[in-house]
Amino acid sequence: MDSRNGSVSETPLDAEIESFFDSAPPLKDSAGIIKKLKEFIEYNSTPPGVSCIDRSVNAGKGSPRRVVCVTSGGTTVPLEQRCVRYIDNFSSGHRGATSTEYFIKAGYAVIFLYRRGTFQPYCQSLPEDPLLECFECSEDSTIQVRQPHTEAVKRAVSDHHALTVTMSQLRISGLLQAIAGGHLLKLPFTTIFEYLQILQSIAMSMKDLGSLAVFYLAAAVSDFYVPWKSMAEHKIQSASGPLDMRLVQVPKMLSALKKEWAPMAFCISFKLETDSKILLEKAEMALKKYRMHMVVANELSTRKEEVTVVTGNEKILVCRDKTQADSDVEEPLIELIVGRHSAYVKDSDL
Ligand code: PAZ
Repeated sequence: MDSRNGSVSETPLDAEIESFFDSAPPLKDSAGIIKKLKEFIEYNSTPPGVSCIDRSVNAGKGSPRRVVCVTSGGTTVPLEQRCVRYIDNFSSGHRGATSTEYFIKAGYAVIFLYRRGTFQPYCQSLPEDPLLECFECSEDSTIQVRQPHTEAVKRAVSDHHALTVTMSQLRISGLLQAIAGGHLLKLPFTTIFEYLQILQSIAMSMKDLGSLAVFYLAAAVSDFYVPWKSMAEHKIQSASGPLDMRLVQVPKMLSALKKEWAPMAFCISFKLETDSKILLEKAEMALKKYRMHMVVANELSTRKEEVTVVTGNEKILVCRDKTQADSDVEEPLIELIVGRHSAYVKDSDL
């Protein structure tokens, strides 16, 4: 029995994974997260034109929406339980946020599992620092948007609000953070513990969607961590001399995702390297080892320009349209993925 999700596991989790979850600090508001997921998935898997309240009577009127879990940003590794210091990584969340916009445009519902403080969908053209730079207070105390930010603010606000209004009209309880007409659910994480616990809950909630479920795992997940039980409780003291700390390997959760949590889902993982000589080889290894449907290989310095999608029998180079100043590589990438996912859904129906 998996106590966190209240569901019975069909096969026992591998010992390392089980020990990771058993020793992790309890996830705050785990029940609330599971409730949001349940409502979001139920709402989005209800065929259009059918009331959420009675799906069974009306089932078959249209197609249920496909649901993708997009992970975004980097996980932290706390060094102390009452955390003052932590190990972090560079990921800005740009890939995940931009991809989310394209998935929604393609008709998917998105569960956006993101690192707090990283890029958000629909806010990409706003200045990062400081946001207040966009606004000014006029003489009659009204707030106005300053040039040259007018267009970017207009776009972010109208995308966000138009969709939020639709959501409140639908009166779906509990989905406080859902926007985009009820098709975007945002769930934040900071630590590796939170990330993997929420990912597990998402995957188990998506299991019944079968081949309509997609995992697009763009988050930069720590490879090493300090197990909660061997972590110092209080701030580590420098007076004790040099820091000698043992980090252990984070268990490879992709295996559990594929084998146990959501076996029918279409899975795309990412591989980042700084050495181009080993990138494709590592991506192929990940594809085989974790039985992913696709691995998106990218190099740190060129990740916004091009990626290579590795599948069982192809290596497809996907590039940003360099003739357009504001183009991005996520647009052709999501187009490719949506096409491959459609073929997968069709095959699974046969
Ligand atoms: O978040 P970002 O846009 O700055 O970078 C995206 C990325 C490089 C983190 C992503 O494309 C990726 O490769 N994620 C997996 C990283 C890994 O190998 O762990």
